[in-house]
Amino acid sequence: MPSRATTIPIAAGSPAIVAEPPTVDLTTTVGGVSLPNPVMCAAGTAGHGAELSAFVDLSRLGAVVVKSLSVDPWPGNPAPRVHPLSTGMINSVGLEGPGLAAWADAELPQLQRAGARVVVSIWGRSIEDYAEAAEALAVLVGRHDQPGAIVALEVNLSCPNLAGKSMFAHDAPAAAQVMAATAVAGLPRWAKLSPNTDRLVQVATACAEAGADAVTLTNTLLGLVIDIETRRPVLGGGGGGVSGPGMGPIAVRAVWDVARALPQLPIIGAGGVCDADSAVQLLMAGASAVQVGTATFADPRAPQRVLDDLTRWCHDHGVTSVAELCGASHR
Ligand code: RRO
Repeated sequence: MPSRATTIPIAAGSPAIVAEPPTVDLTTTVGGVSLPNPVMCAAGTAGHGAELSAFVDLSRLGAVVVKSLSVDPWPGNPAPRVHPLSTGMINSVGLEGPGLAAWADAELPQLQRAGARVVVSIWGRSIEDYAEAAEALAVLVGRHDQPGAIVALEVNLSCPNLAGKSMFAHDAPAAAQVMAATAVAGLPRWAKLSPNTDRLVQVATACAEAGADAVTLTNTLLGLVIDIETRRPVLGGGGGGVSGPGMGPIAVRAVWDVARALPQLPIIGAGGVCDADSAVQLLMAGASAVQVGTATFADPRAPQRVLDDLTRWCHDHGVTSVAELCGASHR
């Protein structure tokens, strides 16, 4: 489809042709939430607050998912916490966070001022931890000046760096119990699942039956890098979570499998999103939205760039509504 153009005068008698931005309907609805476009920041890659707003107009993104929070502050893992790989990176941040109440006081107002649609991610070591976090969230949504800023809760069932704990996302009944326990938040709930299991469809099914409005597919892959000089793991936490472009096909497969088995369950795709191609693949596999993660560490403007690339791609391919891409590979 050719772009529409407007003739505007730039100096006496000399008109210039200026291409108008492509008109593509980018709106999407995912897990009970209507968004102006399908590109979000992934949890853990945009901090807890509005720190990316120096580079990106956060109000222009679909949503900002904040790094996972618990009720209490948590110090996280020893440095080094991140290490580059040829395929992306590996991290063991270890869930560092200020706790929900301190976050609501210090970070949420900045996100609100930036006009971001905020998705709060929570984590826990037990079902009770998740329930307490969901309750705390319900309280702060109720008391905050602009309650509309928080649009959803992402329940992180799949952190690879929870020392001594097996993942809730590897155990369908346990994942379902957590999802049921978080209903008290009173927000749309997305379950963030793990790529490190052959039971992904069973876990997603259990989460949906327990009330999840959507699933985010996926978190990072379990990995470990050894420094061959010191003969020790490079990360302070030992193992970590592998992410980046190398994750793309793994995430696409996860989205594809869950979309095929559970066509009614909304999916947010996460893994290797760095350009239009990687985003469109996840949408075609069955996602209604995507999250940009590791790419943001290399370029803090990445989420906006992915959105611009996706818009351009749709325009160039005659796609007038991004919704028509969702699940296109299954039709
Ligand atoms: O904080 C982390 O180490 C971390 C988390 Br919560 C997560 O969900 N995924 C990841 O790769 N790292």
